[in-house]
Amino acid sequence: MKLARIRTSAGIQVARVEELSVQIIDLSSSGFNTLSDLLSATNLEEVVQSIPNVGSPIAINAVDWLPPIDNQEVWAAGVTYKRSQTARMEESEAAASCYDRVYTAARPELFYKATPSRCSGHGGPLRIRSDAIWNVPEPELALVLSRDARIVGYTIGNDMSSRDIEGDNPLYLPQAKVYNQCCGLGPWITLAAGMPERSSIGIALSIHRKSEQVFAGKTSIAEMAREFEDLVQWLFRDNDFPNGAFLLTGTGVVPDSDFTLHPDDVVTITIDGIGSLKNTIVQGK
Ligand code: DO4
Ligand code: MG
Repeated sequence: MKLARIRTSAGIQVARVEELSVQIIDLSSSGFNTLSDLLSATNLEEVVQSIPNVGSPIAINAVDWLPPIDNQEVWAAGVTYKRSQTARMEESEAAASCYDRVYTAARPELFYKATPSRCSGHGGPLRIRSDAIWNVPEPELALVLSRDARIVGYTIGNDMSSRDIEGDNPLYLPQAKVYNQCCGLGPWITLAAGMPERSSIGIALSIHRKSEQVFAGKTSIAEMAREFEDLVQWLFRDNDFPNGAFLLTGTGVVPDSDFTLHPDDVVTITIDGIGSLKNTIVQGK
């Protein structure tokens, strides 16, 4: 089962996503104020199934998608794939040993990525910082976490990154990662029971410039050096998330060092069990 946040003429709504349509549901009649509230319900699948419909289904190609987040914080894990470790060590000679060590350390790299208002949904813009010259998307499986640290669903995350800022000095990481329109999320949340077996989940990234493909790459969750549960338990150590959280699980696809995004590039991330998240790149002024 899949859940989305969409915009209609009546405002922002939560909907169940079917094969060819979406169906708005009436959260408040079931005692939920927000999507994040709903995602912390026990027996989530059953609860979602029992929520009454509002109006008729909307054709899937007519939907205005919003990122499937309302009150949660977005966090991200780093250097969870060998490819990310190698790329970080290339971009920063000074910090190479930090990235090398964190790849094998017990404690993972976890960083604060975005507030909901810095996230864009399917079809929305993602930004190149005005003060950065080397920028890439990072295609990542995002865990959707309830307030009591359960993995209740999955969505697609794009951890946009400014590699020149991060490479200049590791203390600049928050600026390389956190800014307006820095995080893609969506198009919807696939509830946990609807996902394929973990090690078989593939992640693909494709970047088009004026309709020509300028980058394509892929990886799989089988390549990840850490377990989801391990990342979650580190995130929740001495850290409460009363509205739940999203946790991006790191990138295993990094374009070669001579690649940077351009304005108007179209970035598509496809993850098995979820679908495709497509965003257009805009230039910060
Ligand atoms: O330390 C840099 C960030 C790494 C990252 O975002 C990733 O591996 O996905
Ligand atoms: Mg990342």
